[in-house]
Amino acid sequence: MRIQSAKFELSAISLDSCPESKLPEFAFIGRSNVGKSSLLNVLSNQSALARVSKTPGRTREINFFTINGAWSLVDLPGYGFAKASAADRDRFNEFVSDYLRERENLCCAFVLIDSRHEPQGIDQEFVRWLVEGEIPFALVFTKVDKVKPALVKKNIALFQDAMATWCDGQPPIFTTSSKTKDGRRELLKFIGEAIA
Ligand SMILES: Nc1nc2c(ncn2[C@@H]2O[C@H](COP(=O)(O)OP(=O)(O)OP(=O)(O)O)[C@@H](O)[C@H]2O)c(=O)[nH]1
Ligand SMILES: [Mg+2]
Repeated sequence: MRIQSAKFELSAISLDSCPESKLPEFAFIGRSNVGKSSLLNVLSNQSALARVSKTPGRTREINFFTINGAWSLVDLPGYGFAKASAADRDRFNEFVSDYLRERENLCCAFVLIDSRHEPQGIDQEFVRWLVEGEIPFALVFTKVDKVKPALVKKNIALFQDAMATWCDGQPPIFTTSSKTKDGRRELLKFIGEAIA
């Protein structure tokens, strides 16, 4: 798929303030700093559409971007941001879970996982919550430029093994690098097929 246009739509802080548009949506979620905003920029071919930061927990609201006037990319706040206060965490967890459970035009939640690490409890818990809620999702292992391919493979296999103990079947899996743009073509192909 070619990207002809990418436009920032709005920032929402509650389900009510999400766009009224019913374009098919693809959301990025994952731990703080995993590379959600960077990947969004790579997919949309824009260097600074979504804000990338060295400070974790930067993205506090849900940001909507319209691509080719036909579908949307959604940048969700990172989960597991240790420095946020408990009250803050609850508020945004509630909004993110409302969004994931209730947004009717959500086609797929891409769960970003850092490919450098063995499966983390928080990622598994979140994926389990998606499975239980029957929310469509795919796994995206990020930052593959930072580690040897064999380690990426091993960490993916460990995650799949862990999932197999509580879930039938496996979700689609992608590997990406926002530095080399690895995986961009595959993700766009997946999105293209989903909206066709
Ligand atoms: N080498 C490398 N660095 C990356 C990659 N993706 C992201 N980064 C870096 O990781 C840091 C965090 O990236 P972001 O895209 O802001 O991460 P995020 O998930 O949006 O973070 P929050 O909004 O805070 O939850 C930045 O310093 C990026 O430059 C990647 O594929 N490869
Ligand atoms: Mg971000």
